[in-house]
Amino acid sequence: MSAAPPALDPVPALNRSLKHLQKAPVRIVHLGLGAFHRSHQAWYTQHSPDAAEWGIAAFTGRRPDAAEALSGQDCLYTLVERSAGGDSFEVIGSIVEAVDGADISRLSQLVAARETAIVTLTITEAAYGLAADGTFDAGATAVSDDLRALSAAASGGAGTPTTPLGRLVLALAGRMDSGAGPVAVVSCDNLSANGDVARRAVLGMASVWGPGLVEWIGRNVSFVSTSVDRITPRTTEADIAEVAEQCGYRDSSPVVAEPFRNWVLSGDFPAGRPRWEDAGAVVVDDIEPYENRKLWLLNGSHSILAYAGQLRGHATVAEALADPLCRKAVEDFWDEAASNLQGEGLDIPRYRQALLERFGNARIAHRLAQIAADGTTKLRMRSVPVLTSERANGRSGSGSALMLAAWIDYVGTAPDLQDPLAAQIRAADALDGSDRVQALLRLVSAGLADDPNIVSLVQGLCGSFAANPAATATTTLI
Ligand code: CS2
Repeated sequence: MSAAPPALDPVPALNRSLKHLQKAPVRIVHLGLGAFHRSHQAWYTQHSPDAAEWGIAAFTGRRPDAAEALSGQDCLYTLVERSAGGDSFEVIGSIVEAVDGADISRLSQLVAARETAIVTLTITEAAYGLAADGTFDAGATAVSDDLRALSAAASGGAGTPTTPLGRLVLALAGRMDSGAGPVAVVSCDNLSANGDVARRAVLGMASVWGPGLVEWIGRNVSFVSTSVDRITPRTTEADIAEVAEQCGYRDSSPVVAEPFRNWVLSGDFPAGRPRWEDAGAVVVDDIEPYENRKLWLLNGSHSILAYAGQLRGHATVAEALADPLCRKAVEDFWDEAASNLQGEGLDIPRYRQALLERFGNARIAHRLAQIAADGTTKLRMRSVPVLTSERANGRSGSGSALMLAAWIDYVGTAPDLQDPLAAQIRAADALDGSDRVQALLRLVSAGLADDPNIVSLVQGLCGSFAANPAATATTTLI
């Protein structure tokens, strides 16, 4: 019997050979300690030339597990870079503290510290409390609970927010009181104009604290917009076993990602930032063209594959892309999206070609079920703007309408639905015919649901992805 490999430890050899793994002081606070943060912002921070000055304290969302696992190995973890040709391994040490998101006193302490210059967010699209018309939805249950909690805390009572933005607002109030000065909040979620969305949501939450905090945020908090990109599937037991086998230590929390990565940022960092641009990040004045290119071409086609692919019996992005029906839906949507993308140097043909290669990397088992979550919020960014613009230009918009039709068919078959509007989806799904299509569309965009021509266009496209018996058989065999 072979002995179990030793636990991942900041063993002296590791620290000596890679000096930048020494613990840097906390200057970045992150909300949303998940695989994507660890493959993306933590990677860029580690690869910045001034990494020794910029440590990250990362807070989990709903559960403490990831923080506990990472703390148990001194916050070090292995990034497995998985290309079509093989894997390479790197230990990441830029996260220096991993904390349960419910530990609001530690969050407040760190955000109130003068050394903290940046708060980054990967809290999911759905956590920004966006209503279907893009405004901040103060009526959503989690948001209104937090507004009550913040209001109680503001008047000196007991109030504990539970959403990431509610927690952030409480912590920002602490920074205002401590006089620690300006700070940058950097959204790294897949939303268009994510800095503006974050500003609206934070100010919406802060309004119950009183005008003092709203004014302070207006003067002291810069909301940076970013476009983030790196395909990072959920870690599996097989990944954990592979790291043990290849690296000779046991890592409870490795993260697997494709070799490609991209980060475009736009906005001010009043208290400084790492030199992320020296690690390949791009700083621009106008982020919109980059953001739309990524949100529509990459994330939009991901959503098509997630819904159409699962209807056809596929389980991963690579499997779905190999299905000619799904591939055609992607290419048609790309043609449509491309005619709405303007900007110097976007090089759409090359970007599309690269996406085909990235999605086709079958060694990355990117589960369609993972991408399918939170459809109502995602489709608002990925399909609605293209469809609206196509219609305004007198074209049919059938490529983006097909994404909506695939989602509508999918919600009718999905056994468990992960979506902030799951209950409303179930209620709408119980209706029939065009009433059903219209009610489901309304959850994504009232503007689309109010246009009878769009409702009938989408209804006509429903049923386009009948199950493919061959795919179902293959998937079952795996
Ligand atoms: C995906 C994204 O789950 C999803 O919705 O489209 O997580 C996608 O993999 C990343 O944005 C890639 O950068």
